Amino acid sequence: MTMQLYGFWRSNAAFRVRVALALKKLPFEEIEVDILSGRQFDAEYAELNAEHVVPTLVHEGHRIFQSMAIMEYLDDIQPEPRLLPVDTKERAYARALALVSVADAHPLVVPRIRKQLGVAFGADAAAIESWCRHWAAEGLATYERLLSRRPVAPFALGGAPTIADICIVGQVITAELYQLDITPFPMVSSLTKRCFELRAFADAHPFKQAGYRT
Ligand SMILES: N[C@@H](CCC(=O)N[C@@H](CS)C(=O)NCC(=O)O)C(=O)O
Repeated sequence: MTMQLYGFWRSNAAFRVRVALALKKLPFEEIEVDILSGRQFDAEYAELNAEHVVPTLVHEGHRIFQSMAIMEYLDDIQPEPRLLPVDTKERAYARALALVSVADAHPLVVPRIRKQLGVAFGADAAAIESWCRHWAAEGLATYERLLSRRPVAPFALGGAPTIADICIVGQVITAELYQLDITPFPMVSSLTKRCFELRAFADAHPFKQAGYRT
């Protein structure tokens, strides 16, 4: 049965899942939930995702949410190619790299946070933009420091992309959405270039998705 991915062109978390599905060559149908128009609060979707966020993956009638949980689920149901290394220390490192974006940097720039900055503190569009640029750059700076400590060959953990590469590239996409110059982050930049040479990454880019708008 084809999986259904509830996502949105601009969603970083949905990007991660699209790459994971493509690397594993798992067919899926993407259903748009326009989170910029508030469709995540529609009753039908709210029933599917109690957090009112994308992505949600539906497989065999079972709903899975949180992009990390989804990527790990995909690795469990179809282990090859592996997105998480088998070695426990490497596995922890892959998860840690992924979480820099998933748990620390990306949550600071999602729509509900941007909105609340205005509601709670009266931040205008320029202030919110500046906030997002700051945290997008902080995420990249952390990745640059981490990648500089261990050779990238050619991907973050070795010869094949893992959840770490997916999340690092996702962080670069966030920076791209806020027109950040990524040249101060050469390790991140060259890793991203290598990833985008792969169709799984290139085809999952937000700007390539149905519904993309400037
Ligand atoms: N940690 C979650 C993040 C989910 C999330 O915040 N998704 C964003 C899009 S990338 C969203 O749907 N935001 C809606 C909102 O903030 O109102 C994951 O990795 O799946």
